[in-house]
Amino acid sequence: MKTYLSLLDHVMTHGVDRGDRTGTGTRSVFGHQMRFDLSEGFPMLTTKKLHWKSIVHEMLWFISGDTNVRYLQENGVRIWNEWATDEGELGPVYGVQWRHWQRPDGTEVDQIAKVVEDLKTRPTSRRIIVSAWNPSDLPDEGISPQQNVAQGRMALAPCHAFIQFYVANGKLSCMLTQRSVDCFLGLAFNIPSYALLTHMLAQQCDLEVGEFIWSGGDVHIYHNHFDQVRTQLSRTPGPLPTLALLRKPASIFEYRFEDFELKDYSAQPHIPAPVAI
Ligand code: FFO
Repeated sequence: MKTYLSLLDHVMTHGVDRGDRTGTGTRSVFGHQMRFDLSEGFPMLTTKKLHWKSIVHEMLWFISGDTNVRYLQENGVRIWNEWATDEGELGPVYGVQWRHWQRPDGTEVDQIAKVVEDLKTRPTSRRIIVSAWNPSDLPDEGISPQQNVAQGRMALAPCHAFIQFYVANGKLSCMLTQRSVDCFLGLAFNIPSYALLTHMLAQQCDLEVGEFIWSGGDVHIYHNHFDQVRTQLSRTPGPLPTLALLRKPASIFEYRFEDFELKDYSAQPHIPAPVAI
């Protein structure tokens, strides 16, 4: 994960200080790419302890098509609470767009089922894509997340918006395009999250894992994360853990938390930081 630390250092050194929607202030660069060879280990930060349960449950929640935080809360995951209504609703965020994208005639597109079908039947396709960026459901930036949900909009515009898959030499690679990147909090989650999705899809389609390629748009560090970033940059990364899938479920929709074992995850202490809402 030296490449992640290099990005933090790059943003701190070369970024531009700017205002943002949340009023917190960020230092940012525009456009950056990182590559992780998933055969070399599971890309999980070792310079700060990450909450594995949150990463796995959030991905299972996306894949299930759910957009209410109840499931997350029942499993001790708090990372979406700030944007939900009192009833726990987030509007048509990832789960809806991935599994229930609405066609104008009222029927739905299941993008995840389509990816599995394409990987199995036409792996050289250049259209194996999941898009969460649905302009008709985007929130109005002038009102709160909860007010947007009340109007049937997303609580928050998708940050990790566009995913493309690629098969070569029996290996599955994934490229994520993330329009907005909270480097200290969100990105630390987003990398293992999509690495996990790639492992699951590879298992379902009898492929090995290839690379995870991450592309960021507005890549920023919040001003109130600078001390935490300096702490993290002072630490030396250790060896990566590995991911074992303990069972092969009958479909991509039937994974459970217990199916994943993160082996040899040895990380330095957690570094708390406030999340910008
Ligand atoms: N909002 C901000 N400001 N930044 C983000 O990265 C994101 N997200 C989604 C949507 N909203 C965002 C939520 N993802 C944490 C981690 C990921 C989040 C939101 C919050 C967080 O606070 N992590 C802490 C505590 C972990 C825990 O309680 O499990 C940490 O890692 O230390 C981007 O996807």
